[in-house]
Amino acid sequence: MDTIFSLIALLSFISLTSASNGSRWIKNTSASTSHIEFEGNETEKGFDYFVLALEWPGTICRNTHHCCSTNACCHGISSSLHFTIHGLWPDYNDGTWPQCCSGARFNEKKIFSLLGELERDWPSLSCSSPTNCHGGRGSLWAHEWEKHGTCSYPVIKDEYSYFSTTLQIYSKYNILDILNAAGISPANDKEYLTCDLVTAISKAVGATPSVVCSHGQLEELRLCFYKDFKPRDCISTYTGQNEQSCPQHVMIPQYVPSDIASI
Ligand code: U2P
Repeated sequence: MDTIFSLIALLSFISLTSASNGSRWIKNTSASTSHIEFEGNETEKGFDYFVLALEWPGTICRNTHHCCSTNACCHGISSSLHFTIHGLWPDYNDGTWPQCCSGARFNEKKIFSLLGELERDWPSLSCSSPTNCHGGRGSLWAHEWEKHGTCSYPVIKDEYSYFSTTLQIYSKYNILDILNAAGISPANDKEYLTCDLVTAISKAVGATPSVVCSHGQLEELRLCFYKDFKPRDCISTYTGQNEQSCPQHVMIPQYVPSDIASI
């Protein structure tokens, strides 16, 4: 009898502790298997904040050496020139980030209604097909959703929300207008102080961005957000693989689609 009571007490303890940290055990029953598995794993670790990474086509498209139908540099960025979206990334405060957090696969049908906006604001600026989380290759959208979007849970719950939320935040900040207002405009014969650029954006957004350069040219601008999407300072110490922090003076090259189209 004592043993039965001890067993009941142990089971109650396990169920209480697992409920209190938000994780739960689920029963997975399919035609061929029936087993208990842990729902959570990577996503249980959560994340600390979001990075909205924006690309500057003027710099990236200058390095286009061959063309293809999927590279927006080759057929011109639609509408007027603007920073385009690279991705929305959940990051940790220590400069690392989670990736490929669930088995969810990208399905373009789920974002059908957003395709127009995505093609305009989140185009691929390269011909290469980035890797997905399942050992294959696919579009930039597939890569960003599977690698980063799946780790945004529970703030962002599904593929549609990942893309619609990103577009929504992006639409709130017109970086080119902010820079223009501070007297900083793309030009092939001018350099700007990196600190002037960072200050202009910090003042307008309310938090410090981080910047990434390639050979002295601005390549990416990153805005950071708390999980409720209020702006927060980015962590500037991180310089990832193949990533260069910006020198004191930086160029923001003009985007010239007609040159690219003739490649
Ligand atoms: O910097 C190189 C690549 O690392 C990923 N990255 C970088 C900084 C960061 O805060 N979070 C993050 O995920 C990006 O990977 P991608 O999405 O391109 O695969 C970034 O391009």
